[in-house]
Amino acid sequence: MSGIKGDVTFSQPQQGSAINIMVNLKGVNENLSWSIHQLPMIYDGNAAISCSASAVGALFDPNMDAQSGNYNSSCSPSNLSRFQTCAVGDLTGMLGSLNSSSAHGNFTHQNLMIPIRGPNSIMGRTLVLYSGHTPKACALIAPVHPMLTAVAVFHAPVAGVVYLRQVDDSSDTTIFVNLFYVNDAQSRKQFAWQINQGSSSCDIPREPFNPNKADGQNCSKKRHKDCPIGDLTSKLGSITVSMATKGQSKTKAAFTDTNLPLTGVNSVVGKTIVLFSSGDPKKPFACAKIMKVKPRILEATFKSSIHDGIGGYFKFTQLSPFDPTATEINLTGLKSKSQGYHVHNYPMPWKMKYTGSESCAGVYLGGHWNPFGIDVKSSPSPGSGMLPNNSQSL
Ligand SMILES: [Cu+2]
Repeated sequence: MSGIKGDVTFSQPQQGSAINIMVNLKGVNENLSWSIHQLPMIYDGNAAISCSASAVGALFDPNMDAQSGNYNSSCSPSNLSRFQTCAVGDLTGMLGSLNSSSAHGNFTHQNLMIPIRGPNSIMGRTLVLYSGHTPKACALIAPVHPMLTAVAVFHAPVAGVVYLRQVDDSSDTTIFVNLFYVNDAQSRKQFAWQINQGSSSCDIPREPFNPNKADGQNCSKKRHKDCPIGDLTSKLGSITVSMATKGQSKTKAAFTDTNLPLTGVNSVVGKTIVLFSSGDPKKPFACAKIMKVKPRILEATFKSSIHDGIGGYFKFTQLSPFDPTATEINLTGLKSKSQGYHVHNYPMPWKMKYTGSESCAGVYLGGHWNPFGIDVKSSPSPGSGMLPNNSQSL
């Protein structure tokens, strides 16, 4: 993104020990500040859109450190006690900004404590790199192992999604809530929420899903294992539903639940998330079933008999909205003649018996598909390279 490529790895050699941050980024040619923000990034246009504060939320600050009066002086690399005073996500304050040389290096300190598991985990949140105050690039912080993604889609009177993601049934589950009213009332309201026992209708109040028969005695926001699995309010707090702009709620939220399996005998997939007006636990307000997210696969095929000798396909695969799209290209017959390739606005008139070049004329296909109105000049310059048969290594 924005010509910056690579990875940043957060690791903890032993439980309870300091965090090690390994930065390995190409394309950093200025001073960049870096910080972790509350919400997961979803691929939605360029950095200015996908990494904006309205997309990824505020600085991740679960202990509300940034509220202190003299925050800017107490959280700066020159203050020896900064690791106690900085917000969890304030990497610039703790470690200084990134530049072309520190973009390939290790950051650690005996007092560098950034939770990578548990209720205050940075997992499922977003690392943003800023040039001044402008977001330059951002990336979702995710485990190195692939995750299963599930979703509950709400339609009315509350619409939107709750995404649940987990590596396996013993790891933390990240939850992303984007719920809003479908009418245009200026409302904002808190709801209790739970996952119901059983999967049937939303009308009847039910007990929260509780396969381990937890009695809830020691259940708290810090002790999810002592809570009924379905008791989301006790584990995570209530959720706020508000208005949305372009499908993005003003009160999006992200949580980490240490006891919410998506696989195995206690899986919540197939169960129902229910919202209750606070103080009215008998009356479900809205509900939606939790379902596995299936990969999206799109393909464009070329037949050499009708496409001027060019055969093969482009295949685009996206595992979930949190994953980048992988493009597999397999073409024959280009004869070193091809120049650019683009996605155009309209479908080709395939029913008419045109030749390849006739049906690909601009009069049918329109301009290049550019839904976010991105200035092409701001994209990294093109390079040429090899397209191996298996392009996964690209
Ligand atoms: Cu074109």
